Amino acid sequence: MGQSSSSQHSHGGDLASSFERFFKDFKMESKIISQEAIMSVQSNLKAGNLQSAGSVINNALRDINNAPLSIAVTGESGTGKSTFINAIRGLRDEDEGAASTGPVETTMERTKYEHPKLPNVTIWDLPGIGTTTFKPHEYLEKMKFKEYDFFIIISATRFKINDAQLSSAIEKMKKNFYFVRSKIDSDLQNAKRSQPNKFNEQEILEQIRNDCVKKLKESNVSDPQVFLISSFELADYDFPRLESTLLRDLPEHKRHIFMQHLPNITEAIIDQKRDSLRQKVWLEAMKAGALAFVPMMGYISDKDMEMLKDSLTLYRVYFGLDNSSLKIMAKDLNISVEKLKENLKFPHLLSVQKDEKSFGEKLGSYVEKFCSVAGGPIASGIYFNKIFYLQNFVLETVASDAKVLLKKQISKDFEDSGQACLPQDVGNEDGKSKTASS
Ligand SMILES: Nc1nc2c(ncn2[C@@H]2O[C@H](COP(=O)(O)OP(=O)(O)OP(=O)(O)O)[C@@H](O)[C@H]2O)c(=O)[nH]1
Ligand SMILES: [Mg+2]
Repeated sequence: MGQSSSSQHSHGGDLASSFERFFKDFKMESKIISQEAIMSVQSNLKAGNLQSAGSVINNALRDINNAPLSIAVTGESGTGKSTFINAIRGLRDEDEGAASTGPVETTMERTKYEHPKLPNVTIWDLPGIGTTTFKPHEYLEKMKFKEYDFFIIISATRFKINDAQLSSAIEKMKKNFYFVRSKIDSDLQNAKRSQPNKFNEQEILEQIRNDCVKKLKESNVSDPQVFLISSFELADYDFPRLESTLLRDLPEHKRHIFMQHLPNITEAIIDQKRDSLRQKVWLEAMKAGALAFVPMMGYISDKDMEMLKDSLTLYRVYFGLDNSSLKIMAKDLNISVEKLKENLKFPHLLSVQKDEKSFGEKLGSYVEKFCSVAGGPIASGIYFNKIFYLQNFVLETVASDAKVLLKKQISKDFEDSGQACLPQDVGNEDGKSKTASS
């Protein structure tokens, strides 16, 4: 607005290099915008076409916000489909809204599960294939197999004929499926009981994995993807790898919503969520920055504050810090919600606004740190709207609170299991457990 074409051009050039630098640092499976869109924004910015760059970003944001995702969980009866769905929704089987689970045939109809606050992701719990209720030949048709983005086939104990038939039918439909071998905890426990002297966890896991891969290949699956999982210990074994594989295979615009849906079971997931949201905040700021030059700081208005409150509410849901999640966790840890909140920073985050000076100071030092660590836009002379920094500030706080809670939960689990201290690699950077394969 009111800028000369040469200043627009150099402003665009700065934005383009800033844009390139920012997205270069994210892992492939964390990127929420396609490489083509990134290139298109960059070339428009370089050419001083700020309006066109803004509209590419606008379209990308619209796709990210509206992307629906439909996941089918299928497999033989009793393999642990409903238990797995509860686990990835962050629910225990006895929680309200959880899928029913049990030792007898339980799920009799295709049932839909949505996150109450993230309705774009639907997980379908399908009845077991191959029972007296559903025969394989009619199962696929009745389950509306064409509707899903991808499938998770759950298998337990031995690889069965139904596993083979399901896998090859989905492969023929050219849809992605992931073969989950569940109840790994009981396989290991059984092996330990039956042969305590010869027990070697890695060997048993390899044996199970190789057997599944071999059988899937025999069923004409060209590149079988097998994941060993316990729904009772989701952070262990192959779940972290399953999660990153799913994210990698999804189209970029669907990654954001799926990532926010995942339970906060490892530091790696918390970091991925934070990175995904960082990109979204960046794109929103870039959209504003590409269309108009906005001064960074200044007075924080009531409207800004309202916007921040909305972001805080949303981030709390994503990172499991909303009131109902905190209540469940406090109950789990056998402490009051107030006591739990004593360790967290988010409850005091926006209330310091009354004390303008300290809020400004806090934010100022955050912005400095942000720019030195993240090579932020200030480094290239781009000053985004203050909301950009405020939102990042809120995001960082909530993500770090989520890690505090994760550590508390892990300590409690270890205390409960009678182990004196945490193993070295708990909460490690890559989120892999001691038993996860590469
Ligand atoms: N040890 C262990 N048990 C599991 C695991 N997953 C499921 N189970 C148990 O296996 C039994 C069956 O689980 P469900 O989730 O009801 O199985 P389902 O595949 O949904 O069964 P249907 O609805 O009948 O098709 C339950 O008793 C679960 O507690 C797991 O990872 N480890
Ligand atoms: Mg079930």
